[in-house]
Amino acid sequence: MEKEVNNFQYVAKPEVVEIDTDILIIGGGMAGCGAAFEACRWANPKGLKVVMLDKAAVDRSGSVAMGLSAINTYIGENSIEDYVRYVRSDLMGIIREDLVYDLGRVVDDSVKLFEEWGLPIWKKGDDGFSLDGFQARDAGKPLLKDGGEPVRSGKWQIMINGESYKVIVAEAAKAALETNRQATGMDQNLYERVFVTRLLLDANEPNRVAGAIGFSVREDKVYVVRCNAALIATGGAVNVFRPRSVGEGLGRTWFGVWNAGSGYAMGTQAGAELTLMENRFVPMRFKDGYGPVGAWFLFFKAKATNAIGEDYCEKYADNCKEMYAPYHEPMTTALRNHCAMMDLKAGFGPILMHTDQAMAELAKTMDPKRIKHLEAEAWEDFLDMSISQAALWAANNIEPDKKPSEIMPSEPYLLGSHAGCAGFWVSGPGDIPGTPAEWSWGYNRMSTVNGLFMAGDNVGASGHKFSSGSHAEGRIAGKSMVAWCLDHPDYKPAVKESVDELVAEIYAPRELYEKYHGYTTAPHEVDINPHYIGPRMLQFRLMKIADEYVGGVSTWYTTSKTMLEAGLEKLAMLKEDASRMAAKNLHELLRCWENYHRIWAMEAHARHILFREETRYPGYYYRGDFPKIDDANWKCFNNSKYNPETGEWVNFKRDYVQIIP
Ligand code: SFD
Ligand code: AMP
Repeated sequence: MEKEVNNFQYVAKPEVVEIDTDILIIGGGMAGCGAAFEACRWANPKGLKVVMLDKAAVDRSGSVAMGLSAINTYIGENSIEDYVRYVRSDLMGIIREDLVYDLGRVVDDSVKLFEEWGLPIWKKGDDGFSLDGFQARDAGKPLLKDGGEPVRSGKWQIMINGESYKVIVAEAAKAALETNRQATGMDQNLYERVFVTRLLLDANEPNRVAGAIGFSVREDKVYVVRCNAALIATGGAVNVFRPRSVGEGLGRTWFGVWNAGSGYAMGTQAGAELTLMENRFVPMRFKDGYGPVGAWFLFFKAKATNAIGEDYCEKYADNCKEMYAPYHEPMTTALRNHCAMMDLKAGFGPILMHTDQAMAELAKTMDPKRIKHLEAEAWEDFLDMSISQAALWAANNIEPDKKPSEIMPSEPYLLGSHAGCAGFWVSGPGDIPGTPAEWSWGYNRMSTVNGLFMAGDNVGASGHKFSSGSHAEGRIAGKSMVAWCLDHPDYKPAVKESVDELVAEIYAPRELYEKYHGYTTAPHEVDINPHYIGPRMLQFRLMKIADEYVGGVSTWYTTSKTMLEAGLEKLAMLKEDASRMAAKNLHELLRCWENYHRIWAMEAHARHILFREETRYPGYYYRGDFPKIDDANWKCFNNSKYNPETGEWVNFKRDYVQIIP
């Protein structure tokens, strides 16, 4: 088919709004909110402008939208060195230790701020039992910053009353942005419901970001933002792989469905170097509702077994040692998955979380009032952060103190802040002894594109940041962007791309729909048409390719060179067809652009898995043709770069260097 050009013959041109700023924050999730808070503090006295764009409403956007029941990274009484060791071991030996150490030394400050801003944090009661955040407040327990002792669920995790976590963090970010707006005299500096589609590069300086472009998902407006420094804080990627849920349930995945890999796509297209994009996260979750397991394992001390009561991790300990030593001890998140998968494949499922036994054990030391409180805590673990799981318990007559629940490995997600580490290769702080000089090129968390910074899920090789660490990393990047702007005061962004062409590109799916929708009488005419494909159908096709060829649930996470090559061939055809996506309205235009971004994220992921000829992350994915870990050849970073000038994509190795003994 001939390529269609959007001349705006069938759809009206949107209004183009132009914005000039020094600092642009793309995405107002945990990292974006951290960046706004910190950048404004340093930018205001210097008169530097800070602008934030988010595709949603910052109060409830991103992964933390529904709330969380724990903060998974709080160093507290632990050492930062130990935190680095933990992250290294859980991520199978390869991380950027400079980035992780750097994060470890600042993350607690963000947690203390959350509490000051109103987040209730659980505290130890005088009798040794836990008080939830409100009880602790009523009992006059001191704040963390004043020496308060949090309730640890695990060595690194603390419990919170977290249903309003994101609202609280957003409020502080919005207040900071407002101080900046007033200090710099801007009319507006927070733009919600604006989906950013591309970064803009500089016309004069090679390898230099000059801004970004995006569209309103509510009105016919395109936003062109010119800036000195930009931050990608758009979270990870969900629904690249076919989810286990079907039908109506498709909208329920573990990861927030609104993060579509935009950062991975936009940064890659701009030429930023990626690292460990082969990594993914497969969370073990309460089946179908995706309820979290961490609090059950760590706080309630529940045990998970196969259907006949065997501890699957013990059962496959020898297998882990044989295949994946020296990473079999301590047991990692990926290997716990691996053991469960072995048992599920062998027919020993369902895997059960014994909530009943755990609660009975805990109740032994409790009076009836405390037992009631324990039951409330058990429900609240879900009500705080994955409400549908609580609904599922109710719907299935499951009382957690009486009956165990099924847990199940979910479909894969691409992310860099949870127990995964896909993302961009960024500059570190440069002041940690033992760090190779080439890991720091002046501005902390800047990518290999000048002026383009990364945080949260978009920074690679440094997982286990979680919500608090992503906020802290946003703050690191925010401060760094101010330094960049102060060091480049005379920079005048000159956009390389033609804005008219980009506006036409953004609206092409709308034009295609208006031009051709009369060619079908189907009631949902965007789905079936000889001239176009609707975003929903295209997404199914993408998810099917990812699932079947790149190691999704249908092949038990297994792929190989030949499968990946076949998948990449199909992906190339999907990319051609994607230029014929059509959108009935602005909401579908958003869906189209999410798909464009998912395709890029998926391509990077597949190319990285293809390059790494070993199974580094068993339980996340398997290379059927290289089933073992191969430290001799692959204890290294797997990095890649897309060349925006030539369209070429290359993968290459970078040395891993251990900094912390
Ligand atoms: O345990 C665009 N996480 C948990 N962290 C914890 O500390 N405790 C928990 O209890 C956690 N649990 C959990 C977690 C994540 C998820 C998905 C679930 C449960 C279900 C991890 C943290 O949430 C995570 O580390 C951080 O949120 C990551 O921060 P960041 O900033 O990298 O991503 P984000 O918060 O999702 O925000 C992304 C923002 O970008 C916007 N956006 N805006 C404009 N244009 C585009 N094209 C955009 N694309 C995206 C989004 O709207 C959003 O605002 S536990 O149960 O696993
Ligand atoms: P989750 O609810 O699975 O996201 O886990 C929350 C936190 O607990 C994360 O820091 C996990 O790495 C950790 N975690 C979850 N399950 C276990 C386990 N069985 N052993 C140790 N840590 C765990």
